[in-house]
Amino acid sequence: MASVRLYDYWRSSAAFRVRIALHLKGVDYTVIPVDLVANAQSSDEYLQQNPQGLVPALAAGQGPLLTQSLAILEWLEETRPEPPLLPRDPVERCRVRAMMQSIACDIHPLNNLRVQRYLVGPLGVSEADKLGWYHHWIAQGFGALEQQVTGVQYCFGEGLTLADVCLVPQMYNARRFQQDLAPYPKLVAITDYLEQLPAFAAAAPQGNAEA
Ligand SMILES: N[C@@H](CCC(=O)N[C@@H](CS)C(=O)NCC(=O)O)C(=O)O
Repeated sequence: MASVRLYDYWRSSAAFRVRIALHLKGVDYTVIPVDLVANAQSSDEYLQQNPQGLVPALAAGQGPLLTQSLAILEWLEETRPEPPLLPRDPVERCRVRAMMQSIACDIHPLNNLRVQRYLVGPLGVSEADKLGWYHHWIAQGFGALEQQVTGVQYCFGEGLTLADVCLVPQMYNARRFQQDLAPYPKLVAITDYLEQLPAFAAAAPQGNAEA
């Protein structure tokens, strides 16, 4: 077993971010599957380790469990600086982090599994309205991001950054839920390019379905 262990679910876009970064940084890791559909994230065993009951979580060696994908991405960047996934310039770093956060903090939480379950369950929202909710929040977030990206192959400039690491999983989700992507040609082109890169392909849900 590798010393880095990732608590993972193959279709989790937050875990997908971390898988991409682990591959980009060349980190060998072992997957510990947490089946979200079967509610393994809410088991006593998992909650004892991660009281938030979310994936991803990551353990390295004898160290404590690390949670929250953006925090894990930053930890990876600090502990394994090559290849760099944040620009050197502080203003540019801030802009990349803003893109990361608009995806991970503003778009993703509104469409998370537990939110969808709460809409359909206690709130009695229909499947059609739930899908409308989903599309609404993706459209809000992607609409702004489409204007903010500065690159053609990458979200920011001419190099791969953590913004790209966040975009591709969110686009995977959007496609999975039949989002109309016509208004976001730049985001689609960036994703189509990135998905061909080995680290992104190796981390993709379809190749990690056993997790
Ligand atoms: N802010 C957290 C979000 C993690 C998260 O929401 N993970 C989802 C999968 S993408 C999850 O574990 N959902 C379980 C549930 O909704 O019950 C992060 O970035 O790590």
